[in-house]
Amino acid sequence: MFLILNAASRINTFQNIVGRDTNAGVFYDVNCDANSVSLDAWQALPGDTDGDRDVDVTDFQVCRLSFQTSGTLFGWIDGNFDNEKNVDITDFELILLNFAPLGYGAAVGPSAPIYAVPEPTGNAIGFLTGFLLLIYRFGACAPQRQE
Ligand SMILES: [Ca+2]
Ligand SMILES: [Ca+2]
Ligand SMILES: [Ca+2]
Repeated sequence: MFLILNAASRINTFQNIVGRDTNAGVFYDVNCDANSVSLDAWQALPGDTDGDRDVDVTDFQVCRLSFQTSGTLFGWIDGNFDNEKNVDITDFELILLNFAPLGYGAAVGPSAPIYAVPEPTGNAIGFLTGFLLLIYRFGACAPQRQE
């Protein structure tokens, strides 16, 4: 926890909180009470693009929109969880492995471990390949038909 402000008495809340992440999966929670403002830093689970402590369809959509194997440098909030500067099948596999739409609560907090990137498994790669083919067929990557 980082104490930012300590005062005799303050009221109201922040209108906006900008920059909740370090773009490496470390997110900050801003805590306000009557006399102080503090930050808690915690490591998100790979797949959690927005740092809301779940890995769900919203995170998947971010990853899908960033899907590209080269050309642009992507960060954690774009769906790049393995720091290879791209969003590829490995990042999709991390979403699959950690998929927790109801939250992964116990894995977070100031003492949460920094997650290692697991090696892809055969079943997960097969599932993701099928899934990506469906995205390609029906999603944003599908070729547009000329009428
Ligand atoms: Ca999330
Ligand atoms: Ca969510
Ligand atoms: Ca990546």
